[in-house]
Amino acid sequence: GHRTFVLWFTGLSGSGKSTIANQVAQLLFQKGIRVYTLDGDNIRAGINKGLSFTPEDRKENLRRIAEVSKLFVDAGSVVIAAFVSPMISDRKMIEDIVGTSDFLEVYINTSLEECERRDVKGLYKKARAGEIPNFTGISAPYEPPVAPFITIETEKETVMSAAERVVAAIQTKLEI
Ligand code: GGZ
Repeated sequence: GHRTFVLWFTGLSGSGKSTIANQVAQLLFQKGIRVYTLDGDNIRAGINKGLSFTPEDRKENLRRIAEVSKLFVDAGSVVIAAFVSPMISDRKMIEDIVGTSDFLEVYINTSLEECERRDVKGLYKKARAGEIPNFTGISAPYEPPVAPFITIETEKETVMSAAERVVAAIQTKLEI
């Protein structure tokens, strides 16, 4: 067996959270680590269907994700969670739920300018046009982590290099 914990990815929409999270998951799987990835695709479409992006609904979204993460950790999986999670207070709530020693914050530091330039899903364009309320970075705040476990600068580093750096950083914590 190995130790389990939550790798919590935070960053703007389009910052590359899911891409790097998936690459980390693949690298850990190759090492024989039990790993499960939670992201908007499997959470907001399922158990959190119907929650919006108001501050209150984001908090409830993240509270439930933290509780689910804790269950997976208790069941023996490393959890990789990739959510915008823009508020320091909400990330503190998550840390309190999963436990400080099991919460590792991964800051995907991609500038708003770059996320908007990429605009993979066209959401920034819509947000600028006023078609998406409470859009993080445009009409809602993003509070960067003050002391993250690790920071990824996607404008200076490849996906594979970033993922390998995350895996190296947790190597000793896995106790394999
Ligand atoms: C931010 C939004 C919004 C608003 C829809 N603000 O790039 P994406 O599309 O795939 O990732 C974003 C995702 C954010 O959901 P989270 O559950 O991670 O957010 S939070 O942690 O704040 O609860 C984006 C899309 O949903 N999206 N509307 N208004 N992102």
